[in-house]
Amino acid sequence: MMTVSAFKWVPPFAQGLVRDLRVRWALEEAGLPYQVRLIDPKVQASADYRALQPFGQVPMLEDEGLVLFESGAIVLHIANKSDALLPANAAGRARAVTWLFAALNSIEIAIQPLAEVDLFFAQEEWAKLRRPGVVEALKKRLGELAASLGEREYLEDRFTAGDLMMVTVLRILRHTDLLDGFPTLKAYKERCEARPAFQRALAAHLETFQQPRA
Ligand SMILES: N[C@@H](CCC(=O)N[C@@H](CS)C(=O)NCC(=O)O)C(=O)O
Repeated sequence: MMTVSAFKWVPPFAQGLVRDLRVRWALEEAGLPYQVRLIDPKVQASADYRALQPFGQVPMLEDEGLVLFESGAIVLHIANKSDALLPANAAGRARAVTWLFAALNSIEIAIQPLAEVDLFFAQEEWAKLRRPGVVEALKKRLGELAASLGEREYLEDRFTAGDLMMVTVLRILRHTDLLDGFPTLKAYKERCEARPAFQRALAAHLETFQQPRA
């Protein structure tokens, strides 16, 4: 059975966003059982964990001796095991993988600076100065994504690992009303979040934080 690492606890602003959610969702879509290794800052800093995840982060995946890190690589690994996440034909698979990379390298890269100025460094003067530029660049990116999505239900002709990754990335904007300016993107995100596999993954992810802290 595969094992995914996750945090024992994170502050409320991060609950529902930590990147183990991507992996849990992929596993749920694929119908693959998994177990969770909960870690804390001490484990994060340990040599043993860093041998598995060089940056001390989550998620890390263990699959019968194979150890992977980076949520994109992990989701792709899981997707390759199931036609629930990737089409059978080579062109369709390549397009889905393209969207998975786009989610991480073209959209998350534009969203992460907003998370930093709003969630991590909100009180810093430089963050207040930087925010308008970050929002402007992000709106441009979201507009381009919305144009590409058009009126379709998914980024391609069916749900794929590319949608899974894109939606987890768009969720990082939940503390803002930015998606209100892009109704088709908002509806797309909500459509994917309504999937039973996502709901199961989210419930399991959040359940951890309800446990008493040791
Ligand atoms: N590029 C990595 C980023 C992983 C990442 O940023 N993980 C966060 C949680 S969402 C983390 O572990 N943060 C704690 C830290 O960096 O020390 C991935 O996609 O897996």
